[in-house]
Amino acid sequence: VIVIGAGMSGLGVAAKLRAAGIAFTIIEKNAEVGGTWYENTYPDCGVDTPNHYYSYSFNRNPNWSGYFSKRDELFAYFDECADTFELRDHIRFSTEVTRATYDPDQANWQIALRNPDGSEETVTANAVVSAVGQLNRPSFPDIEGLDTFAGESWHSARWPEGADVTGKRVAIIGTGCSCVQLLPTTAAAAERALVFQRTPHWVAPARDYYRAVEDGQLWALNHVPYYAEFHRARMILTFGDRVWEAVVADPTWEDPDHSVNEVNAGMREALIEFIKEGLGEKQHYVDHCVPDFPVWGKRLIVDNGWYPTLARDNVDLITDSIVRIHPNGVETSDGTLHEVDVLILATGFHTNQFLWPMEIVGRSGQRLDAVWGDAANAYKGVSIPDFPNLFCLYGPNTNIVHGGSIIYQVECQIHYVMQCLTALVDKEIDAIDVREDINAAYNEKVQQISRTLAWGHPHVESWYKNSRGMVINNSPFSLQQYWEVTHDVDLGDYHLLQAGDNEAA
Ligand code: N01
Repeated sequence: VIVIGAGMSGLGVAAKLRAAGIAFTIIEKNAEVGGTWYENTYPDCGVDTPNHYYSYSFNRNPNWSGYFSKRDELFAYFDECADTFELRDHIRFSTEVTRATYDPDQANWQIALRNPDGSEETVTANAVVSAVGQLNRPSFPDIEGLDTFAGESWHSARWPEGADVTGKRVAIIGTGCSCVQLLPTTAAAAERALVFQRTPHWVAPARDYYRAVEDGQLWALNHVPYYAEFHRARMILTFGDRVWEAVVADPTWEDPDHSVNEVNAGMREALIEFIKEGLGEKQHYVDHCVPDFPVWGKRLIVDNGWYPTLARDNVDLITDSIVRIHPNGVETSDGTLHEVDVLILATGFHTNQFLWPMEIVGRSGQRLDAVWGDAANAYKGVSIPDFPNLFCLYGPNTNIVHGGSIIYQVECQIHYVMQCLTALVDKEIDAIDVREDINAAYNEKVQQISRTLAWGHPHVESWYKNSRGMVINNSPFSLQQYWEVTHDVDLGDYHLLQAGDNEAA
């Protein structure tokens, strides 16, 4: 098996492949493991899921220093996992997969690699597991003059080592999770911080966000039998499906423009109060900070002092749209040129182009990007018709919005993929190719459910949707439902193929 990516998903499946005695190699474009936790180093970067849940179920860490740990500790955890599961020797670092082609005659994949020295090579595998994530390729905004900016400029996911904004005038474009996390530290150091917001997000308080795990808790997690399991289960229940009812639209709800049901509306009111409290003297920002989409239309951002930071004297929230970038600043639609020394692009990632920029060619010779267009879809988020033995982790419609840990989702997929791979060996099948009709019916249901959830609401414009408003990144299932969806493989859903056999067996 070739696994593409040594981030959270890739390391997780590799640990299971190793345990199963299945030969594998991980191809990793970076020089280190960790994926997103290796690449993102911006100030205060951290997890928005309780840490005792944001860790593999099969390698729990009782020693997290905080309830929501920061980037260095998360990176160290995944780095250590590579050693714990003896994966490092299986990883080819600084190597990129450029193309993968299914060969029906051999029932295997030919995978083209770009090596660290730039040379190209082709390797062969029976199966490919894509573990490239959804938030991996930074998206740079298409703003006129961006490349003319004369000061320092970088994307939040490419934070330069040693970057220092002390005493500088800083512009930050984008107000998603990354901006919310990096702003307080940045604003505290900068002379002035200008936050350019296109759309406000919902931001929710979390009592434990900066709380260190107490000594007693640490002791209990390490020594009291079953306490770690109990604590993890508690996190799963409180940070997961407990809020599911708040995201499902009530067709009889009286205010469908702003909320999807009564619980959802109550949350909206509570968060508006939170905004007002946090903005202090700057109450004139309130209207700019209240989203027009329902709560959970986008994943709630965990608060780290966002509104009090906007209320600082040296911070301005700018909501006029950006017209162009000049060498010395940002011009907005009201004609103002905001002069700055540093430009930070917290503008997110290419999220709708799954597996991009790799060129993936399937059984009939078609390219995956052509098959998908802007509507990526996969059976259970994992299998794609015409692409036998290609398995996606964190693929289309598997992201979670309402709560929960993406590691949980990926472990569901790993469980499913391992069953597929085991079936290939046990039943002496060379390849499995999910049936087109099965995939189409599944995805019709995915779309139908998505339209009834908060993130399918027409007011939501997000990285979860494609240009036609279809939700293609998020799971339409509660955590419990997705566990059930991925629990058992039914080989009847697949064409069973042998080498040289280009027809369904
Ligand atoms: O990116 P985003 P992110 N002109 O896409 C704006 C995860 N994450 O890096 O909302 C002006 O959310 C864009 O505006 P709009 C998490 O899943 C997790 O912050 O499209 N603005 C938006 O405000 C998250 O969802 C953590 O109107 C432009 C921002 O840029 C995902 O990563 C921490 C623009 C992009 O926000 C992505 O978060 C960080 C333009 N041309 C990230 N183009 C945790 O805590 C874009 N924008 C685990």
